[in-house]
Amino acid sequence: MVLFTVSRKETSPIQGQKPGTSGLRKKVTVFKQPNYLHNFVQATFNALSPNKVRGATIVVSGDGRYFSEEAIQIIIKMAAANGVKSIWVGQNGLLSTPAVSAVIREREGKDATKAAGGFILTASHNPGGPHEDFGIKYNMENGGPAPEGITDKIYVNTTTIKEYFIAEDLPDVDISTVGTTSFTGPEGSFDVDVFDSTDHYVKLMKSIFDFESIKKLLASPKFSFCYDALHGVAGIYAKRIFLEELGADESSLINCTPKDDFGGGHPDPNLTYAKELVTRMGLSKSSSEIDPPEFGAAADGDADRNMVLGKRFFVTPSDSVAIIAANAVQAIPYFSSGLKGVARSMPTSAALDVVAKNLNLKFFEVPTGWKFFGNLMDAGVCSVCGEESFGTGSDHIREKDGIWAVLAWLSILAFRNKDNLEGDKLVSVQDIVQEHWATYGRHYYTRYDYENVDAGAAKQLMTALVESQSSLTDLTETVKKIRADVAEIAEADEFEYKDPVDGSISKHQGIRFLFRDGSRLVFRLSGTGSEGATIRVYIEQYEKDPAKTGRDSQDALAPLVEVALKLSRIEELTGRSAPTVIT
Ligand code: VG1
Ligand code: CO
Repeated sequence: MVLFTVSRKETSPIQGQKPGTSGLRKKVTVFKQPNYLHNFVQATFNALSPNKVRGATIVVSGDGRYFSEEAIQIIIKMAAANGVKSIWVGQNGLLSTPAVSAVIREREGKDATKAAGGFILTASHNPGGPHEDFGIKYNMENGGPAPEGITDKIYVNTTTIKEYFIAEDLPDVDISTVGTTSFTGPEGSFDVDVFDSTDHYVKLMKSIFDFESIKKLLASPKFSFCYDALHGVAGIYAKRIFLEELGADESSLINCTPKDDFGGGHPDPNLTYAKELVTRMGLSKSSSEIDPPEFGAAADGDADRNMVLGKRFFVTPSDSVAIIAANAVQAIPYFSSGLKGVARSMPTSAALDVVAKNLNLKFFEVPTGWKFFGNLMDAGVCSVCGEESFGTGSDHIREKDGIWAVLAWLSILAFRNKDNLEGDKLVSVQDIVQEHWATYGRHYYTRYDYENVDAGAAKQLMTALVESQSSLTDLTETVKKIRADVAEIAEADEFEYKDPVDGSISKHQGIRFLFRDGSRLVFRLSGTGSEGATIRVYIEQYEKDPAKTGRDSQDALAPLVEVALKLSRIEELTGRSAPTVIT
């Protein structure tokens, strides 16, 4: 058995290590600075209660982006030096974000040990490579992202750090082969356990969904589908689940080999960045001639996001979660005894609210970021939740789950078509969405992103918007002058959230303008970017009249968009005449 020693290293604080919406995300060049990763990892260990570190089991893995391997070896050595007993690593360092959550919750090691938490190495939908982003975040023993109380502590620790501990003489561990390597240190044995990246997750999915009925749908000659992993980690799960378990054809999968730079692309599943899928699904100009598949989907780098498409049809993520919630009990065995409640993030459209009201379900509106759903799920009051940013999930884990969302949609399609597989035409994604609108009304929705704008200008814009809320009368006047045909403003504020479970309060979670007809404008600064600022503008309008739910959403929202852009003086303040991304 290899012996190792522990070194204490002096260090000093490095600025800017405040975790954002989902962990610390910076350029690889920043992470490669001496002590940068070390400081953050030690600050995290110091923020956790000692028994969650000393003698504990911790997971480390991620989406396989550039710098992951190096980071994993550093974290292993630091964990050993901090008294961690055992480190679990997905083979090749790969685990999707939802798989990490599942492994923390489900996996049992030697003597039935469970993990106390885990480091997820990802910058999610941000590009990867030597000049792009790397990221790290810590998830707790419930499998969910560390709550603000912990991330605040981590940050404070990074501002005062003086030392870290590392087992410098511990050799690098081969993480490409499954198996356990044991070492001995001052506090006894230390194990590195490399395991299959997909087993636990696949087992969990099989316990939630009826794979047999999905298999039948996929086998129907009338059904065809296309899944795009955008070269992220979703590819390894897609191969196992869609090909091996569900019998789909290999040609159904595109970009399903993980690459450390995501093939140079932006691993963000939306209409702008998932170009190849969008073309295949008949949603780009160049694809007007083809016959697209019935169903299409994509994931982001760490596979917690999903985009769902039908033949020439885009499903907004806000509609997607509402439709999953409305159909879950019938179509998904895991929910057959009913939903405990549903939740959405504040900027997500109110489509889910209408379903909750109709089905008499508990409903919660939380700030942006998955960490806020965890408490609700742990308290047993939330089964299905989602965000407008292509995030959908349930209480099977404590992260959003890209593959789960696809299986949920396939389940709904399978259920709706179970007696129709021999029929002339399958019930399509578009049919399901349009029926939903007919029943519940439609929430027209769009989000404008202005990426990498000057941080000072973004701050100025937000401050001015908050100031504009001080007088509702003046605000109403200003809006009327911009567009006389939009409804009157009923309320304007900054969203503040009091967690119903632990009573903690989160302030400044987005600037809201609420109109009398249910329309909403929301402005937020992104907390996941790594340079400059990203302004997000969320625009929503409710239409109850079934005769009017079939409009083009950009047309329907044009008046509100005009109000949003003029009210915020976005062009004047940022110099941007158009957003970088529209979803
Ligand atoms: C964005 C999304 C938010 C999501 C977060 C993490 O945050 O808006 O809804 O939870 O990314 O998703 P922000 O602060 O940039 O708006 V992921 O897939 O990047 O972990
Ligand atoms: Co992600």
